[in-house]
Amino acid sequence: MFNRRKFLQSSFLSSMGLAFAKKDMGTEYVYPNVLNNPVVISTWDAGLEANKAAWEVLNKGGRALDAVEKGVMVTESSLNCCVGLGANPDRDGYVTLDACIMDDRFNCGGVAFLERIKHPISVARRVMEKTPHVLLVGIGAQQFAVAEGFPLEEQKLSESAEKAYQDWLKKSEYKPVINVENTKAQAFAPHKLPNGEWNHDTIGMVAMDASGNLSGSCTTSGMGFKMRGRVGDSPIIGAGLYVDNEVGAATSTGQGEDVIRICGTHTVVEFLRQGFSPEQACKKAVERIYKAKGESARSIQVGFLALNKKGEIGAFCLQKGFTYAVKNNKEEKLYSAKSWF
Ligand code: SD4
Repeated sequence: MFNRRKFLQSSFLSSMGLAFAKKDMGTEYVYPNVLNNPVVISTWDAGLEANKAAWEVLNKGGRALDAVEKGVMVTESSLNCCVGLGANPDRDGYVTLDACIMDDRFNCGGVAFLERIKHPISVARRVMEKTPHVLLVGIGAQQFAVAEGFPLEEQKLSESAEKAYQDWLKKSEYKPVINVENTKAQAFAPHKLPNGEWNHDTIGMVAMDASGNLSGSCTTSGMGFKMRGRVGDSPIIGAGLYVDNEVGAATSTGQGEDVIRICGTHTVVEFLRQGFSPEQACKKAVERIYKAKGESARSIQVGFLALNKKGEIGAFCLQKGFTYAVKNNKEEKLYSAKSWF
C-alpha cells in the first residue's frame, strides 16, 4: 500500500545519500528511524534501571508511549527511591504523588495530589485514554483510579521515609528547596535521606521509537515535607513534560515552582523548534530561570533534559550534580549535565 509520509521520508533519506534498512512487513515497507535508532533518556541515576525496562519495549519495535510508561513504573515500584509510595511524605505525613504522560499526537494525561496508588503514571495514561480531560487531582483522581481497577494501597510510610519524616519533625522547618547537589548549596537542601543519599524525588523520561515517534512521562512524590496539597511541575503538561512529535520532547526536574513560572519544557521544545540543539535549548530555559531569579537561583536546582527529532540528546541545569541516563543501540550510560553555576 502506498504511504505518502513514508514515501516522502524515504525520498528524503535517499536524497541525503543515506543507506537505510527496509523491512518487508507484507504489503507495506516500514523504514525504521535510521538516522537515529530508538533511544530513551531519563533523569537522575535511577534512570539507568528505568531505561532498561523502556528499552525492552523499544528494542522489540514497540511504541515510545508504552516504553515511557513501563520505564518509570520501575522507579515508582522501588522502595529505595524517592519516587512513588516509598517516597518522603508531605509535612502532615502523607505521601502524595503527581505524574503525567504525553504521546506523539498531543494526547496527554496527568494526575496530581494522588494518594495510595502505586503507579500514578498508569493512572495518568488512563486519564489520557479514557476521559475527555487532561488532569485529575486528589480524591477524584483516586476514585477514578480505583474505578479503573488500581488497588488502593495501605497508607504507610516506607522505612526510610518514616525515619526521614521523624527526623524532619524535630525541627519541622518548612523550606521548599530541593535537589541541590553542589557542595556550597547543600546547606540549603532540607532533606537528605538517612542513608546519606540526596533526595531525587522525580523521574522524567522521553523516548523515540523505531518509527521515529516521541513520547514522554514524568512521575514524582514532589518536594519532601511539602505543604499539604502542594503540586509541582511534574504533572503539568508544558512544565514537567512536553512532547511535540514534529520537533522534540523535554522533561524537567528540580524546583517545580520555578519550572512552572517559565512553562519549562514547553519553552525547551520551542527553542528546539527554533533550531537550537537539545543542550542549547535546555540552557536557554535555565537562563530564563536565572534571569527571573538572579542570584537567588543559587539556592535551588532545576534540570532540563531534551531529545530532538534527529535523536540528539542534551541537558542543562542550574547547579552541578544533575545526572541523566541514556540507552540506545550503542550505549547505556549515565551523564552529568553542564550547569549554569
Ligand atoms: C517537584 N519537580 O515536585 C518536582 C521535584 C523534583 O527531583 O524534580 N525532584 O517540584
